[in-house]
Amino acid sequence: MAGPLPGPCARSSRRSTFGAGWTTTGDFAGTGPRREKLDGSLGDGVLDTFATADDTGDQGTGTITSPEFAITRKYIDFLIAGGNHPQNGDAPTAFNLLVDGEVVRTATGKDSGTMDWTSWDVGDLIGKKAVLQATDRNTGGWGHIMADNVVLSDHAAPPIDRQTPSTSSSTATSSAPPPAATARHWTGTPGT
Ligand SMILES: [Ca+2]
Repeated sequence: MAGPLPGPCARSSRRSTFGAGWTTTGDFAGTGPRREKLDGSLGDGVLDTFATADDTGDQGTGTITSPEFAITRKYIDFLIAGGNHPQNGDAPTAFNLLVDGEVVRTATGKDSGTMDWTSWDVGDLIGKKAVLQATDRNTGGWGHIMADNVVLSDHAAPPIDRQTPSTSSSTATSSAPPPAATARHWTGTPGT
C-alpha cells in the first residue's frame, strides 16, 4: 500500500503553517492553508495563493512546495481552482508536480473559485520522488491558484460534472469525491 503522503489540508485547519517539510517563498513565506469553504472544496482549509503574508491578495507572488514523497500509484488526483494562467506563460498561477527540480505535470485554474477534480497520469513516474509546488507569478486579475485534497490513486478522478450522481440528492454542484480519492486523503505526515 502507499505510504502516507505529506498533506497540507486534510488535517491542517488548526495549523497556521502548511506543516513539517513544506517550504514557502516570496509573499507566501510563513503562510499556511487559508481557512475558507469554497464551492466544491472539502474541509475548511485550502492552499490558496490569494492568502499572502501581508494580505495583498492577487498581487502576491512566490511558491508553496510540499515535502518530497514517492509516487506509488498511477494517478495523482486533486482539487483545483483559481486563475487560468498556465505554467508556460509569462505569469503563471499553476500547481505543478516536480521531479528532480523539473516540472513534469502542471495544472492551472479556469478563472473560477469553484474547486473541481483534476487528475495527472503519473504511471511513467511510479517509483520516482516528487514534490508538489504552487507557483504564482501573477499580480493581475485571477492572479492566484487554489489546490486541495491531493491523493495518490489507482483511478483518475473525473470532473464533478462527469461524476455519477450518488443516490438521491446530488446536484451539479455536489462535491462528493470519487471513492478512489476519499479512500486516500493525505494524512499530513511526511512521506516515509
Ligand atoms: Ca498572485
